[in-house]
Formats: sequence, C-alpha cells, structure tokens
Amino acid sequence: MIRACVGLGANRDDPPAQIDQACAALAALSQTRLRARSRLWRTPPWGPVPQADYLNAAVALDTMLAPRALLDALLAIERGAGRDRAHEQRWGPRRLDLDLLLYGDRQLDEPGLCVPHPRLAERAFVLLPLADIDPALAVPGAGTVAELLTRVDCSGCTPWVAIA
Ligand code: A4P
Ligand code: MG
Repeated sequence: MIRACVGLGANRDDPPAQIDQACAALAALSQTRLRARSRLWRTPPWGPVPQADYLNAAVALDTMLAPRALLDALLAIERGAGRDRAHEQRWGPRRLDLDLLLYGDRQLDEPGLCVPHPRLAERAFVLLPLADIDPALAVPGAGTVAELLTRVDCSGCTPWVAIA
C-alpha cells in the first residue's frame, strides 16, 4: 500500500457538493482506502484569472493503484462531475479539479504525470488542507508541509463553515 494525497478544488456551481461527491468517489476506488480528509478551505483564486473564491480540500488514500492508474481514476472522476476540459481556460473556473499531490515518497516526471504536483509548494490552497491531514508530511525534494507553509501567503484562506 502506498499513501497518496489528492487535492480537490471547485469554484463553480455547488462546490461543497462536488467535493463531497468526489470524496465518495475516491473512497469507492478499487484497491484503495480513504484514510483522512481535511477540512474545507475557502481560498482566494490563485493565478492570473479573475474568478470566484475556491473551496479546497485534500484527502489521504492508501492505495495499491499505480500512479498512472490513480491519475486516470482522478481524471475520470472529474469527467463524471461534468468537467469539460475542451471548454475551459487554464487556471480558470472549475466544477472540480483533482490533483495527485503526493504518491508516497516517489518523484515522477513523465509526460502527463508529474509528482509531487509541480506547483504544490507555492499554493496555500494545497498546503493548508495537507496540514490538516499531517503537517509533518514530507514533500519529496521540498521539505515538510509545515515548513513549506511558512513560505506561502495564506491571507484570505479560511476554514469554510456551512451556513445551515
Ligand atoms: N498532470 C500531470 N501531473 C499531474 C498531477 N500530479 N495531478 C496532467 C494532476 N494532473 C497532472 O491538468 C492538466 C493535466 O495535467 C492533466 O490532464 C494531467 O495529465 P489540469 O488540472 O487541467 O491542470 P494542471 O496542469 O494540473 O494545472 P494546475 O496548476 O492544477 O491548474 P489548474 O487545474 O488549471 O488550476 N485557486 C485556488 N484558490 N484554488 C484552486 O483550486 N485551481 C485552479 C485551477 C486555479 N486557481 C485556483 C485553484
Ligand atoms: Mg489540476
């Protein structure tokens, strides 16, 4: 079993529901157990595109799936949530974005598969949810999640509380 971490993000339609459904789909993957789930974080949009705030989260999975099979499963869950890559802008609004953040201590740089996720260390919206799971988590080649968090701007990021 390998401990893998997946980042979830959404800022269109019904983000909390889309993230909940994605967590259920991740928990139902073959040869995989959902081990931990972060809080939901409300985060200002990162990148050059003006757009609505995101909800972000992360999960830890124990899996026997190979990295490529796991990434393919993430892309299938995105498609199942109605994501249409043909009609979207890079770093633009998303119904659901799933990133393979970590796959054990592996470092992979292959066409279409880069782990740890290349922009992980720059993104409070990834590091805050990962720190909910385990601040001591090691990001291969970069340091722990807690160390990386000291170097990013977390302003505007807050745990999201549902209003009943
Ligand atoms: N790919 C390669 N490695 C990976 C990996 N480790 N995980 C390939 C996921 N995908 C990986 O994915 C494009 C292709 O990358 C996939 O088909 C896969 O083969 P993508 O999600 O469209 O884009 P990306 O390259 O993963 O870019 P990135 O940096 O994730 O940007 P997005 O998804 O365009 O950014 N602000 C906040 N606050 N929160 C957010 O969640 N998200 C975006 C969307 C912009 N701003 C945000 C947020
Ligand atoms: Mg992505």
